[in-house]
Amino acid sequence: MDALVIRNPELLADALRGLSQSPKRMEPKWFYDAEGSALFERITELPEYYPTRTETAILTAGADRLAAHVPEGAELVELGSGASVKTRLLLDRLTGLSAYVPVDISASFLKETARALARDYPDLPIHPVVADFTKPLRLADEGHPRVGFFPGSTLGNLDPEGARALMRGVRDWPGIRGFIVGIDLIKDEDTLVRAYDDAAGVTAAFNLNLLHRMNREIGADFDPDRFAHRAIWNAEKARIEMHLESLEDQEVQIGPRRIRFRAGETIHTENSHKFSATSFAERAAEAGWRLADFLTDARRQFGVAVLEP
Ligand code: AVJ
Repeated sequence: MDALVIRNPELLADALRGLSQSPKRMEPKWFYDAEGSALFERITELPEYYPTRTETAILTAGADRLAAHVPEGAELVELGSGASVKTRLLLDRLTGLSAYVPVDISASFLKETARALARDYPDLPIHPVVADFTKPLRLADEGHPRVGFFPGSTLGNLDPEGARALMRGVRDWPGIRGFIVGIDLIKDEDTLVRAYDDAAGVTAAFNLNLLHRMNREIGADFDPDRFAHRAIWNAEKARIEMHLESLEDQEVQIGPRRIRFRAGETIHTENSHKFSATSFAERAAEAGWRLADFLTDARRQFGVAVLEP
């Protein structure tokens, strides 16, 4: 018999915890292994997935307006930097930065990104940090102003308490002068659901990759063909939910345990909260921020909020 290979004990612990709960759940941070990060990049290019291209347009058109909120000599700290594609729109405009600090959970992705940025911005010190931004990030007091950057509406992945804690954490960074946050705006249900259940099935593959990942990294024996991708709009909580629905009664081996799935039972894999400018300003105020500026597109699909202490 093959030895059970646990390459990722933290994922195993989270899977055992999340899949023994009722309803079953997993944290969306586990989507982003190399495979998942590549699938997410493909999502951002889908016709139905408007957030990325809309936010990019807002950042491009609003670069000067945003730059006015970034003090000379500031360090720009980006949470969940991924490929730092949007950051370049700011870096091209923000010539007086003292450093760029990309923070990402994927070490390999971060290394690649940092190398490419160092090549393209030779005068800008780049200090990558491998970290899970859902945990408090401690930054040293280096005497320069700091501005946080959290694009992509990734904040929407957090529940209201988690979002408040993150915003309060950034508010407490030494030298903090501002926080630029991308948020997806509440809109008609059809547009929202299609953005998370695209015709080409890329989002389905992204969601199902979580099962493949557990097979690869913790020796689970999920049959991904026995699960289906679901995306639903929860109007009461103003969020898109992604689930993986078990298509039959089945049992799956996860580490030392066999976990039972009933037909129709789901693993809740992601929340993507949507806001209005007002609901977001209220949320931010609870964490000690005021909304200093709010940029949006002509169709008001997406927002870039500038928060100041
Ligand atoms: C990276 C969290 C912003 O919620 O829209 C895309 C992730 N999930 N399609 C989002 C995602 C499914 C995305 N964020």
